[in-house]
Amino acid sequence: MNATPSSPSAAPRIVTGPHGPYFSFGGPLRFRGEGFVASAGEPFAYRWYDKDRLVLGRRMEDQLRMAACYWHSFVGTGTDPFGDATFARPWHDGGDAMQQALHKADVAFEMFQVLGVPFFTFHDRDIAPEGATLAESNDNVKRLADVFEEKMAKTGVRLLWGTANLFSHPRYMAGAATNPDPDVFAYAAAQVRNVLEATHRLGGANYVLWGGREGYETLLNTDLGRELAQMGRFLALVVEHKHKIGFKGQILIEPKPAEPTKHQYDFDVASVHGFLRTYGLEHEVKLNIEQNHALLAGHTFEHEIALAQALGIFGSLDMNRGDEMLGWDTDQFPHNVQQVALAMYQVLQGGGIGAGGLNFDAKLRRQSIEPDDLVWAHASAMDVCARALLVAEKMVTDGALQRHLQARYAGWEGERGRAILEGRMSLEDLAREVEQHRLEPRPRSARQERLEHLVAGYL
Ligand code: XUL
Ligand code: CO
Repeated sequence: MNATPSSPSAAPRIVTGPHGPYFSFGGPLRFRGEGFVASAGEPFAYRWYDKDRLVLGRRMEDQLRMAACYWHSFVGTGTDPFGDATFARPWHDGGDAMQQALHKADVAFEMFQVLGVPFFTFHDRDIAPEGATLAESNDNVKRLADVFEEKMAKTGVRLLWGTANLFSHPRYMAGAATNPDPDVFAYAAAQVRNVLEATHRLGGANYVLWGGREGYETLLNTDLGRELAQMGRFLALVVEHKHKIGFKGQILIEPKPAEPTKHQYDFDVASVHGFLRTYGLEHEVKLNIEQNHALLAGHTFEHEIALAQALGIFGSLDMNRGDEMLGWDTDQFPHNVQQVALAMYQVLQGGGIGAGGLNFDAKLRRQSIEPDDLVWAHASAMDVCARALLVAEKMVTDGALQRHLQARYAGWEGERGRAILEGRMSLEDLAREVEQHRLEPRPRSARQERLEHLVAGYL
C-alpha cells in the first residue's frame, strides 16, 4: 500500500524545550509506503507503519501499541563492563539534577513526537534524581509526573507502564522484596506505592514489576522458601493497593531467568505461573514477556507468549532481541521480520495485545553515538514490527496453519477424545476400548517442513 507523496515541509512541527531540538528531524516521520526512496530532505519515512491501516479490523497503531522506554534511550550512556560512556548526552553533563531531568523529559517527548510512537514506559529513577531521603526522591518523581501530565496532554503520547527501579541502588544488592532485612522490604514497598500512584495518575495501562535482584547467588546464604513467601507477600500488597486507589491497569511481572542475579525467582512464564498460583494471585497479575529473557531461559519468544496465553496470564511484551552468539541480555532493537512475525502470530491467535503493548526495551550499540541514531533505531524497529504484523495478518487470514492444527487434533473433537477429556473414562475403560476395538494408532506426519515453507511464503 503506497501513500500519496506530499512535501516534507507540510509536516507539523515538533514541540521542543528551551534547549531547542535535539534531533535533526524537524517534523514527525511519515508513512510513505514500500516504494519510499530516501532523500536528503527526508532520510526516513515508514514503509510499513501506517498507523490507521486496518489490520484484522483494528488500526495498526492499536494492534501494536508500541512504546519507547525512557531508561535505555535517555539514561543509557553506552558503558559496558569494560568501557566508559560513549554517548555525550547534554543532560548528563553534571549540574543541577532536577534541571537535567527536565531537559531529558523535553528530549524524550521530542523523540516520541518525531516517531509518532503512541506510548512510553519509565522507571522512577530514570525520570527523576534520587534525593537525600525517600520522601525527597518520591517528591522528585511526582514533580516529573506533573511535567509528563502536561506533555502528554499536549502531544497525545500515553503511558504504557511505569515501574520502580528496585535493583540499581546498593540498598537492593540482596534483593528488594526478598531481602533478608525487612527494612529493605519496607523501603521498596514505599517506593512502589509512589510509582504505582504516579502511574495511576498518568493513566498508565499497566504497572510492571521486574525482579532483577529477587533471587540469589548461593544457597549457602539464602533461605529460598522464606524469600519466596516474602515475594508473595509483596505482590499481594501491590495488588491490594492497586484496588485501594482504583487503578484499573494490569499488574505485570516480567520474567527473566538470570542477570544480574545468578538465579532469579521469576525465571520464566511457567515458574511465574506456579508462583502466582501458590500465592493466589493468578487472576490478579499477568506477565510482561521479553524476547531476550525468553531466549536466556531457553525458550523461544513465541513459546513464552503461547504459554502465557494458554495459562490466561498474557499481559504485554518487551520487544527486543538477543544475539544468537551471546548468552547475555543484549537488548537490541528488533530487525528480524520472521522472528517478530512468529511472535505476532501467537499474539493475534490469542486475541491480540489487549491492554499491553510492544515496548522497545532496547538500547543502541555503544558506537551509535549520534543523537539521530536513537530515532533511527526506534523508527526502523517500528517499521519491522509493522511489517511483521502484516505477515502475521496473512498467516491468520490465509488460515492454512490453523487448518493444519485443527486437522492434527481433530481426534480430540470425536467421541473418544471428548470422553477422555471430560473425565468419563477410567484407565480400565480405556484399556477395554483398546482391546475391544483392537486399536492400533496410525502414525501421521506433523509436516513441519511444509509448514515452514508456508511461513516463508507469507514473508
Ligand atoms: C531488564 C529489563 C528491565 C525491565 C523493567 O532486563 O528488562 O528493564 O523491563 O525493569
Ligand atoms: Co524488559
